[in-house]
Amino acid sequence: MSFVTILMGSESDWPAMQACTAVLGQLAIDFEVRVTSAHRTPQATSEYVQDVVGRGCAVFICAAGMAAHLAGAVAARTTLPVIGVPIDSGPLSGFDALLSTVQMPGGVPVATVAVGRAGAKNAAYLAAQILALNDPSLAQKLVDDRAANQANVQAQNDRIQAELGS
Ligand code: RP5
Repeated sequence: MSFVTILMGSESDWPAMQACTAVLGQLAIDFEVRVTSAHRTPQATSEYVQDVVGRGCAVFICAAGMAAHLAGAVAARTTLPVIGVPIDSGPLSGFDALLSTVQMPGGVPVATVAVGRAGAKNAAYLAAQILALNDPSLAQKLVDDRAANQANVQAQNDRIQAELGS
């Protein structure tokens, strides 16, 4: 059974990354979460990546802030898809993490999403879209989710129009 691995550089990234696990949970996608750091625990990070690939991980989601090298360090050790979530920790509010995550050298891609909670959420959707390539029932869940989004926006518009009497 394939699953998604979520890595975070610090426990301080967890509040943002709960937006990611919430979506994976809604879509009934299996995942495991670990705190491991490219800078503070480089050896353990490397060993963990090797271990989890052997256990059936299909996609990595890596979240880090500041000089965010976790996603790149993981991508250097696997050819599985790696999604990077820049976290808005530190005095530069995530701009540092965005550049550190997205600016990978050619040949070692990290699919980088938006900074913070929106990115965390989209990382889950992107991982789901990758898994859905070989899972028709998950693909249908994603179609249904988009339809629910559409209905929600329509309902928002209806409320505003009603409030304005238009
Ligand atoms: C990064 O440094 C972590 O991913 C976190 O976003 C940031 C700050 O870490 P802490 O000092 O809060 O542990 O490695």
